[in-house]
Amino acid sequence: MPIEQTDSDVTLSHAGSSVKVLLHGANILSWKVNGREKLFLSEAAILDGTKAVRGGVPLVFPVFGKATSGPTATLPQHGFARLSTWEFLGQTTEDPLTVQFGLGPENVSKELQSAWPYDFTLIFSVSLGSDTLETSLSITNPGNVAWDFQTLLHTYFYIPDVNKVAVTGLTGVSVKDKVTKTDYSETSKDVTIASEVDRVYENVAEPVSITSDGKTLFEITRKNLDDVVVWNPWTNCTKMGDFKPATGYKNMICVEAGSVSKWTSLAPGETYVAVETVKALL
Ligand code: TA6
Repeated sequence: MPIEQTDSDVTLSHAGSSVKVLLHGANILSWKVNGREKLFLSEAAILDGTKAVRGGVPLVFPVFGKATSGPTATLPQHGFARLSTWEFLGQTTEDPLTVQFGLGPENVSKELQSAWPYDFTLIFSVSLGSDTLETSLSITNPGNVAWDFQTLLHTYFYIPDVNKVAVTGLTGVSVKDKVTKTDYSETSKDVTIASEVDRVYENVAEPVSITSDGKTLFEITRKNLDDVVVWNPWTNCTKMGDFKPATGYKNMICVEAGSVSKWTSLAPGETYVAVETVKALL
């Protein structure tokens, strides 16, 4: 069955690959290519809708991180998209196999609606190829006042060994480093992980890749997602109640395509479409 739906999730299957999407947060939980899992999902991830999912591809909208001022200041970290139950809108194409999910104010809790009282329509599309996963987030302002947003796909990639992983394509890019609290230009060809890393790479022109031991695991291309966040909590993962196993940081890296280094303003009637395509090579 190319599309299987339950009360809580939707699974696509095509040419030996599959992708499973939880309606809560429209959070992709699993992406398998030839039966091999490509995403990291914490063993303690809470999937009952009471919390954001620790793993897979959480969706960040309308704010990245925690704003201290402005219209999103009273929203929880990373906004409400990943905290709300989306509607399954059905299949749009057969090849690639594509489905869509929708979110509007009516799908968001009253508390979160009142925290950000704007009219919006989000359409999340998931396209499964034999070795590719393309996701797009269409953001529309159907209301009569402009609003600003940030958005990001908070993807947790599964990796065999954090000590062998590298992210390429970031050389020369401006970095806001949230661990060292410094700004600098990336000088490394290969960004590696040897401790906690939490960096916003701004205006990344090139496609980025994730390698292990020099071999490319993933190639990532983006449209309207100019920034790339690289995050690995290292042993700080043990401070998160929903991050298991304690050694899980050794098998994950978040490489997050986003538009987060600035605010994008959406006028009434405007639509912004962000697209990420990931190709799995190994
Ligand atoms: O994308 C990196 C980041 O902003 C980190 O600072 C860390 O907070 C991570 O997201 C996870 O955030 P969460 O709210 O899901 O625990």
